[in-house]
Formats: sequence, structure tokens, C-alpha cells
Amino acid sequence: MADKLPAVPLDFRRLTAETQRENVDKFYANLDKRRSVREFSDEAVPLEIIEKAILVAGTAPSGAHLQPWRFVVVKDATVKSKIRAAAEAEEYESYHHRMPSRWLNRLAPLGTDEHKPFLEIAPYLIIVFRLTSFPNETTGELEPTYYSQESVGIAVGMLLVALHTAGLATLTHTPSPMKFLNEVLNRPKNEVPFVLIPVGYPAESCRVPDIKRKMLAEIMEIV
Ligand code: IYR
Repeated sequence: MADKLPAVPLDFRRLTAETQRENVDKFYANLDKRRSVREFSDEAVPLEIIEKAILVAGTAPSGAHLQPWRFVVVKDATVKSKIRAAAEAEEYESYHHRMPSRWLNRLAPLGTDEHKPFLEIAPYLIIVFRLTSFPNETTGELEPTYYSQESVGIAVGMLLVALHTAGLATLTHTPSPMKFLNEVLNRPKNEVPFVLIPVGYPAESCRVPDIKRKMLAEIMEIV
């Protein structure tokens, strides 16, 4: 059995009730402005911002603290073109043959289609991979991760919040199936593509659908 880690004091600062309220109010007001963006500017973004946002994502809790994630940051134009071509080919099939009409009907108000120019325009694409297994530190044998879907889902949420807080626009894009990303990005089989996130500034002319969010009473229950 592995040794238990030493316990260290928790670094925790108690906030006053007023600061708590102020912080969460500001946080909500800012996050409520986050939108999925599909029209990007090609303006460059400092890599340091992307790196820090990925560090934020890496603070997510994970099953057995195995941190079952890998963030591949694509800035190379040739790689972006390959990703766009492969994603659009899959999306064409999805929109024209694979998605049932009930699904297409749900997407119609959002105006999405198989064309994905943002995959070449956004300065960075972050492809998040979920590690289903990893090599044991001593034996090198593949060992499973635990709750990797939940862990990576939380990390991606934190990544989106970090990028938004840094003043950047994002999209959670899931070309389906996403297996081509292993080939294009040369990732091993134990790394499963989870989501593709274009990051950058929105285009000047960017428009987004006028969506409404559920009210608190619709999403919360107190027992
Ligand atoms: N992956 C496709 C289809 C799509 C599916 C859902 I669910 C969306 O919320 C949006 C789009 C695409 O990216 O167009």
C-alpha cells in the first residue's frame, strides 16, 4: 500500500459576509456575460494568458488526484487547417446524415451548421484530452484513472471561466466523432478527445443568438 501523504495546514482566509456577497455578485455579473462565440478575430493572444488559464484548469479536483487531463494548444496554421478539414468532413456527415431531426430542430435556433471557419481564424485551439489510463510511476504498466469524465468536465468549466475572466472568448466545440484529433495531434490511445476550445477575441462584427437562461427557481431546489 502506498504511504499516506503528510497533512499540511489549509491555506484559507475567512471572508466577511459583505465581501462574500460582493465577490459572488461580481463573479455572477461577469460570468453571466460569457457566451459561446463562433465569430473570432485573428488578433494574437499572449500565450502567457493561455498558459495561466490552463494552470487554473489544472487546479480542478480529480478522482484519486490523478489529474486525468492533457491540454494541447494549437497555434500552427497548418495544424489548424488539418483540424478544420477533418472537423468539417465529420460535421457534414452529422448535419446531413447522422443527427436526427429532433436534434437538428434544437440546433436550428442557434444557427449552427457544418461550416467551421473559426477553427482556422481563432489564434489558439485548445484540445482537451481525457486520460482513461496512465503508465504506473514504477512499473510503467497502464493503470486506470477514476471519474475522468467528471474530473475533466470540471477542469474544462474552470478553463472557460479563467479564459473569460482574462477577457477572451471561447467556444466548446465537439466535432463528432473526434477520433481524428488523436491522429492529427499525435496523441496515444489512452488520451480521448473531450472537447475542442477555440480561443481568441470576438470579431468586431460578432453576433450571438439572443438566448435566455433559466431562472434560479427553475434550476434550484431547497429541501
Ligand atoms: N457538433 C456540432 C453540432 C452541435 C451540437 C450541439 I449539442 C450544440 O450545442 C451545437 C452544435 C457543431 O459543433 O456544429
